[in-house]
Amino acid sequence: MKLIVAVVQDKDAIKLIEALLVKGYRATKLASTGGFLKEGNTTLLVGTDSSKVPEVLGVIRRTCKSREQLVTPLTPVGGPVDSYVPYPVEVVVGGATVFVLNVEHYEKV
Ligand code: 2BA
Repeated sequence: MKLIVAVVQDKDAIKLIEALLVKGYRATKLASTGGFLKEGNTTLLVGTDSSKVPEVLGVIRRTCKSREQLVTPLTPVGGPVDSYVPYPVEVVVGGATVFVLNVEHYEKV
């Protein structure tokens, strides 16, 4: 058995959960915050049989879109604050960031 941990954008989360449920997968939705942007995102936990992992990854690929987002970098630590002009820069936020973990033991009590 595997545990798929997928960090996705909030905009894609509901659609992704619905697409997984329709195919018979179970999912847990956690509210999370990206360390870099400090903005809300969604982490989904999907426990499933190892043979089903490719199908789950396919659903994630089809559902989650990459988007460009503007970020204003923080003032450099120790740097000259008066001459620092914080220009917004664009970053591309996935898709999804996916980790597939081995599950040592699973049981429902
Ligand atoms: P954030 O940490 O808020 O990152 C949002 C986006 O900012 C990233 O998109 C990436 O394009 C950019 N970014 C992040 N760190 C950067 C850095 N040090 N320098 C320049 N740009 C940077 P994604 O890579 O698609 O990541 C989306 C979210 O997935 C992340 O939100 C984070 O919550 C999660 N994530 C990504 N990689 C991870 C990892 N290795 N471990 C745990 N969580 C991860």
